[in-house]
Amino acid sequence: DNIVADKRIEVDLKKSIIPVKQLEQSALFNRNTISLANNLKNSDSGIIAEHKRRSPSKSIINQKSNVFDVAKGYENAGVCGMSVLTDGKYFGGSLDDLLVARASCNLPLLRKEFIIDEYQIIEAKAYGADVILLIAAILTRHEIKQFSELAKSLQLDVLLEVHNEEELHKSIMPSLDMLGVNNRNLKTFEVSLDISKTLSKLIPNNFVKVSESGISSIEAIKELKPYGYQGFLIGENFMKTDNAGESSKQFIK
Ligand code: IGP
Repeated sequence: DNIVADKRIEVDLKKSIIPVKQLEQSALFNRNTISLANNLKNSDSGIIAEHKRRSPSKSIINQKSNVFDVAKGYENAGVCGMSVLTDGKYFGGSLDDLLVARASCNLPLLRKEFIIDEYQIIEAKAYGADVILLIAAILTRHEIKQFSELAKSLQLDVLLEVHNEEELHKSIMPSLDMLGVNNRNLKTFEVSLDISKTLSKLIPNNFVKVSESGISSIEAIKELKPYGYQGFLIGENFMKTDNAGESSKQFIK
């Protein structure tokens, strides 16, 4: 996989520039985090709103977005949490985006990244994240265990993403907080809410269920709730407008 190879190079370079010890001494690394899973359990809307400039499937979504304003807007709208893409090459994001979002709001922040190394988890906390994403498609069960246990020891929530039954069976373990079902097929980019509906029955009830991608209406959320979903990760639908925060308001009662 190309993106995993890119990340390997990126992480090895970063380790030599900012050593783990230095990340661990930062003020943000030593703060108390906010739990996204708890917010989702106590909310009707369940909206996790994403900051995303572009993507491999859609190319440009929003070129002039200002993360500070978007984060403030999402917070004012009353979303449960915010997801910030930090990958530069494919999504036009950065760790600076995460820092700016942290400076702008008190929402739980998810670092949206292709995590393949423990370093990225320590970095996530040092740049203001409260939650990490782990993608089953690019990790072994052993890595999922190692990474999620590290995250828990740092008071970070863990969202594990799957898009088929094998990935789900491989990943179930107590160190995960939320199970996300990606409605987008990462190879064909095709989106179908049926993926969330089918996999929901196989997710044990002790995990918060999150449906990710391709959600563009309140009807879609109403359709997914009976399947046990409490979280809805929405990016493009908000980011394609010129006021993402304002757009997210319509999804919150
Ligand atoms: C948001 P959408 O279709 O609302 O923009 O999707 C989010 O689910 C999507 O960005 C995403 C993603 C990922 C991006 C889900 N899993 C993994 C990068 C990596």
